Parts: sequence; structure tokens; C-alpha cells
Amino acid sequence: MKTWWKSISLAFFLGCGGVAPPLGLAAPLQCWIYCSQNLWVDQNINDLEVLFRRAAGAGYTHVLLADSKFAKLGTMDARYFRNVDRVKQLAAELKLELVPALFSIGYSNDLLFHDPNLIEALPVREALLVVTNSVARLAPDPPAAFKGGDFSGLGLWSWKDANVVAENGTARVTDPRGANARIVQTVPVQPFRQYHISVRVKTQNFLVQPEVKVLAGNRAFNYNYLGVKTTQDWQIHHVVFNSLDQSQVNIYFGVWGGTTGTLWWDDAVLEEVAFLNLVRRDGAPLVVKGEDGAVLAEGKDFSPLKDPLMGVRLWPGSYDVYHTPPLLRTALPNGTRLSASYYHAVTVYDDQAMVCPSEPRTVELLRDQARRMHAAWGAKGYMMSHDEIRVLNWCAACERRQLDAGAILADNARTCLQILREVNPKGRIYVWSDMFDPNHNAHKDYYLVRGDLAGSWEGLDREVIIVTWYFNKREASLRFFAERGHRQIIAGYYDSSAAQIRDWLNTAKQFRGIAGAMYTTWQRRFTDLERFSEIVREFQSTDLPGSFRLEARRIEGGLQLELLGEAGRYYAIETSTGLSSWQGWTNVEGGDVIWQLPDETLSRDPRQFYRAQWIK
Ligand SMILES: [Ca+2]
Ligand SMILES: [Zn+2]
Repeated sequence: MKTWWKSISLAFFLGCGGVAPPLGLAAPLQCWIYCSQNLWVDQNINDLEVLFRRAAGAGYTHVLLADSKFAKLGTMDARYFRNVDRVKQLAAELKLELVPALFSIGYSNDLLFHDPNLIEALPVREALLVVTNSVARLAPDPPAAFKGGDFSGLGLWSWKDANVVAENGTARVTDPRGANARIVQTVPVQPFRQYHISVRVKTQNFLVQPEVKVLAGNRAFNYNYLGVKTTQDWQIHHVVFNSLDQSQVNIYFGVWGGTTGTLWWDDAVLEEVAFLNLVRRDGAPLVVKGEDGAVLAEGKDFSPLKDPLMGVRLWPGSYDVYHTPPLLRTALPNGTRLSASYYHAVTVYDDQAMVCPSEPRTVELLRDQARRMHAAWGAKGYMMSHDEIRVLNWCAACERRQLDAGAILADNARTCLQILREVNPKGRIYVWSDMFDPNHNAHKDYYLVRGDLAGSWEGLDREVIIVTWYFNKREASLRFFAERGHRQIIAGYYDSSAAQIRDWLNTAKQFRGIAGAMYTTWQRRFTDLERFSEIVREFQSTDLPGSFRLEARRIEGGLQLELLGEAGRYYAIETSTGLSSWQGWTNVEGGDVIWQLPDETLSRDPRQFYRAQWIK
């Protein structure tokens, strides 16, 4: 590889105002493997060694290494760092470049370990409370409730699919065989309030997970898994949602694409709740007011309020959907009417939590992580783990910036780049594609993100290498990032088949800057490791070493010449008038270098050519 890099002689020609295409240069693609492992466990290092040796033998060059402990290095013991050293030595011996992952913006539970209150939080506005015996209890207006929630009369529901039938005061679904099986009620709600649904569920060999969906407008308001087992006796399941800007929602108890088995629903209950998973931080204020609008003082007019069960389900940074909420206690007389505005945590699917990017404390955590990680790993490059950000731009810290979601994410990306460049000057920086790709997740109405994620990509300068992973729209995604001047690593496989990477690479051939392909498994399925790298070897990189360009642009009074290079690399610029001989003009270090050539310089010879060469 090294000798190949040095063999480049000509890179770019440039006439006045025009840029010729580069010479085609063939290089092997980098071959990456994604590997997530708990490095605290000694046996896992033994397993990694087996995997690394196998990968090196199969021609792999890079390892993207992830461990949730990477966000908690300050709490790790000597054994952990001994294991880090073992992994580093092993990688060095096998000539595998380690690319450790950090900045878990999206799957942020590991960062939230340091402070569960940093979770992005949804607003509740002016929930009505009335004091009874020293407790301010909710006085919902309107009172939330299902009609016929005991399923004694399915006709009380708004509508249902025919395969949902009444049976002894329950709603039963048997063998839906692909058909949807839903029973639905449209329910009035107050905007920006917190609601709790409970329902009893029994199943018999029911193979598909039933769901409670809360839908309105273009949005779903609940994404948590219900957690029903294939076969179970009656058990209560919980759903919590925030009505956000809606005054009416459609609540579905249903199965989508069910197969076989029997499911029973009973005792569906809807209630407004308050202070459940209450978040307390500067950017998530609790404001309690009296009927006259005067703000009450915490610790004086009412007891200090927190939810001790918020963010501590298994460990700090792990959240549950429902538990008994805390009570607002006050010495104010019975009948006193209050309103409470506050923010609460929300997760999606299986406890996925997003950190608030607008809190200064989050940025401190990110900086601390980058320092500790670079001290431990000393890697050439790091992977920013921005990925599937499901909740954003709701808390007061986010809202007061008055930015759209895309601008908030772009700002966070810039901050992360700046931190990494402080810690590891000229190091390489990689990031997952999805949150910066308009063909993928960077759009409006994405999960519980407020606003439009478009423009998030403005936070990534062209030095950032994109790890592109959306197979279905691969051509549009690859084009988008190639046209923005990014180099790309293709994340393929995804526990499908090794052959999938051939489709990726055939599509990618037309784009510049494709540097490598990654065997990406979320299920530790390494069976296709060798087959994958064999296919990757059939293809060649379209990335130039150091990925640089020389561009010319007419400006007033002359010509602007710009070298778009890579930080940490050096380039020689030569000049020629007849293309038969070349003279050294200057040597520069990339990033981006700009020269202004005034017209009088150019007019001496209008046929001036420039070329740039990567030298080291
Ligand atoms: Ca019943
Ligand atoms: Zn926020």
C-alpha cells in the first residue's frame, strides 16, 4: 500500500478556469470489521484475539471498536486498561488499525450514566392540580378515559378490524395470518400533557409482538416495546406518552402482520399523570404556579420534588416506561388550585435514550470522553457514534436556542469535531451517515424530533469520513456525500448475506472517494467474514490518497486557486506553461489552502497550468 501511494505522479491538471479530471488510480479498498465488545471481561479479549487473527488473515485492515465502557473510562479499573493495552498490541502485531467509537449521540445511555437528568425531555405545560390533604393531585380537564375499556362492549370503540372479537368481556384475536388486527379509540387530550395507558394482556403461542400505538397527525407518540411474551397469563403492560401539540389522539391496541396464536386484551385504562420520570436540570425547569399566576417557590411553598426512580432502572442511564410517580407535597390549604409545567424523560423501543445536546454539561462529558479515550487508545482516528437520534429539540435548553433540529445537530457535530481536533490534531474522524443524510433520517417528522433535521449535514466539513449504511437508497446516499466532497466507508452486511456488499460496491463505483467497506454485524455473526472480504477485494477504491482536489474559480480581478486537502498531509504544487516541463511553485500542508492570483500575473501567460501532488 505504501509503495502504491508514492507512485502517484500526476494528480490534477488545471487550466485557466477549468479543471481536468484526475488520472484513474487503482488501490485496494480498506476492509473494516465492526466489533462491539465489553473489554472489562478478560475472556472477551481472548475471543477478540481469535476474531482479529481471523480478520487479519482474511485481509481486513481496520477494526471499528465499540464498548459502552468507552463513555465511563473514569470509572474503569487497572484490569480494563490492561485489556485495552492487550487489544492495542494485538492490533499492532496484526497490522489492524483500531478506530474506537465515541460520542454516543442517539444511543446515549452510556453517557447518561454520569447524569440521567441530561436526557432530552418532553414538556408538560400547565397541568392542573388541586390540593387535598397536603398533596397537589391532578384534576384533569378533560378527564382522560376509554369508553368501554373493560371490553364489555366492543361497539363502544371507534372502530375495529373484523378479526378482533368479543369473548367473555375481553377482545380476542386468533390466527390473524398476516391481516392487521386492531381495536381503536379516538380520545380527546390536552396538548403537552403526560398520559399513562395500562392494559391486561394474555397470549397463547402468539408469535408476533402486539403493540399499543398512539397516532395523530404525521406522528406516533409511543415507540416503547410492550414486552408481551409469546405465551403468558394475564399481565399488566404500560404505555406512557406526551400529547405534544395534539388535542386528540387515536389509540390502537393491535397487531400488525400477525401470524398465528391467540391474544386477549382486557381492562384498558387511560389516565393523565404528572411528574413521571421527572427530569431536573437547568434546561428542564419545574414551574408551579398558583391560580393568580404567581410562581411558587420550591422548598418553601411546596416540598422539593424529584422522581427517585427516574433513570435508575438497572443502573444510572437506564429508564423505565412507568412506575408510580412522585407526589407534589404542599402545606397550602385544601382546594388550592395550581398548575405545573415540567419536563419528563422519554425512551424508544428498548430503553434507547438521547442526551440533550444543548446542555453545557453534555459538552463537558463529550470533551472528557475524548480526552480519556485518546489517552487510552492513541488512535489515528475515531468514530463519532451519532446515530438514530429519536428525541431532540424539546427541552428549554434546546428550545431557547430557537434553532431547527437540523441546526442543533449540525452545531453538535461541529462541537464534536472541534473537541476531537483539540484532543487529536489532524486525526481522522468518521461518523455514521443516517442523521446527516436527507435520504435517510435527516428530515422532518422523524420520531420524536421537533422540527426538521435537514441541514444537519452542514455540521460536517469534508474532512469527515462518512460511514454510509442505508442499503435501500444507497445510490442517492453515496451521491449526496460524494458531491459534498466526503470520503466514504460503506457499512454493509447487516446480518444479511455477504453478496449484499457486491450490490453496494457496484453502485459505488461511479462515485469518488469510496475508501473502504465494513463488515457490520449487530448479532456478532461472523460466519461470512471471509466471503465478504473476498468480494471487497474484487473492487478498487475510488478514493485518492489524502483525497485532495485543486480547484480554480474566476474572481474579480483574477483567479482563485484552492487546494482542498486533508489535514496532516503535505502537497506539492507545480506550475507549467506548456505542459512539457513543470516547476515547483509551493509546498503546502492541507486542509484547505487558498491563493488569489491577480490578473496581471495571469496576463503574462494566459495558458498557465497548475498541478498538485500528494507528497507525504
Ligand atoms: Ca373485561
Ligand atoms: Zn434539549
